[in-house]
Amino acid sequence: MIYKRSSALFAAAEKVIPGGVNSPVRAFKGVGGTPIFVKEAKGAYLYDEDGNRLIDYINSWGPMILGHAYAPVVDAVVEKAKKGTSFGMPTEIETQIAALAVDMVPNIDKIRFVNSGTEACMSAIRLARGYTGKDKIIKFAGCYHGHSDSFLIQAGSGASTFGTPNSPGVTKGTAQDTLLATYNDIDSVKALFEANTGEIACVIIEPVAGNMGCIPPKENFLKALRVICDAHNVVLVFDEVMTGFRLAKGGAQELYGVAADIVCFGKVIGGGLPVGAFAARQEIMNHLAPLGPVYQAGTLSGNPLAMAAGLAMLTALHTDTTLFERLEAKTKYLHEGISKVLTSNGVVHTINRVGSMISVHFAEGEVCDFETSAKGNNETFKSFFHGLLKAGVYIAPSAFETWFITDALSYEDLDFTIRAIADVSKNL
Ligand code: KE4
Repeated sequence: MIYKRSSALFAAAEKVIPGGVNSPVRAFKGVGGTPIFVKEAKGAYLYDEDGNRLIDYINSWGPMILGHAYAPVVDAVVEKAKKGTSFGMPTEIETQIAALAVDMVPNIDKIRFVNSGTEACMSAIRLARGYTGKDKIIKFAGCYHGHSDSFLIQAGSGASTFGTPNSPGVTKGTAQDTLLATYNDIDSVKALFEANTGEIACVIIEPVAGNMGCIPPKENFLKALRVICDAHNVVLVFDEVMTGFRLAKGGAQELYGVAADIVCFGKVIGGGLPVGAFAARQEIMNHLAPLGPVYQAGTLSGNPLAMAAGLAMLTALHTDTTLFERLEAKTKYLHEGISKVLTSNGVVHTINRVGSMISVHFAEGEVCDFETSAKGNNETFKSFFHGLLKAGVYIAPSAFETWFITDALSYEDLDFTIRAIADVSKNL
């Protein structure tokens, strides 16, 4: 593999963009080396600026569930662009995608579109605070809900990758209203409720964590959160930016049968264009301006191109009756193949998987929260990452991320990947 052009492009980017990237996790700081510049992508494959083909297991961090340059999405965006790109006025397509999302996702009556997952989660906690009249939120160490100030407290994803889970710039005043619990530990939540009685507006959680690697909720953990929130009139927010429309049509709420009060979306809902959203029952959503007092707004919210991409994507997911089974089967096949070759090469590891989210941890024993995820051997992960990259397989450049499986992957691609891992793991 040569990366000459990517290296030159990165040097040029560093001159005019901080760190040469527009989002830190792309900079390879977690694994070392020079980030790969992609020229184009189609289906399961990326084509980088040096002409290398890479099997993609990031898929833009989740959106490309049907593969890159999925024709119905591309065609919808091209056609829509010919009629104008933004108006700042209501358009019919916003109602069409909103109605489809409400039909697909349980426990929501209304949805508000924004431009990113961060914006969705930031707006969701403001709505929870406005609806309840209370200030404090509970988040979980290692969960990532975007880069809004209230969330950069023991945040996962890039914040953990760079060892800055508590970012400078977040004021003490803000931080004091964010309480930290331990993922999969309901007693840590109960302790916070007891110590902050009557002050907690919401609990926000990734129902399947994807920013500490993939960490499934333990049996009845989500149900226990529902019970304690009901007992204290606290809003339960599911951050389904990763899991929404990926784990099932109705996301994690459908998969686990636990109802959230507010649900946040991103990634898949936009089909690769900038879309976030948050949704709830109308008694909550009607607190939002212009109906209610909780202010939230955006110049490009509901942008027609983004709505066209999202509507084409959700329509495909809604009509494909075997998609989620196919994704589950492919991810299970990959899981079993990786486990077999790592075990036969004596590599200590744990693999976590839910649906089409999977992660490999070079740690012994259960990886069930931030602490156990952080125990993974990062030197081993770095060798694993770069070995696979050289073999033409592109996984997340951080151990604190999950892989996202696309339906565009063939079983030949999966076998190629498993063989590459077999080769790489001989030298781990
Ligand atoms: P964005 O603002 O990046 O669209 O979404 C923030 C967000 C919110 N909630 C969850 C569960 C998320 O995973 C994310 C963003 N995910 C990261 C990947 N772990 C995006 C990649 C990046 O930061 O560049």
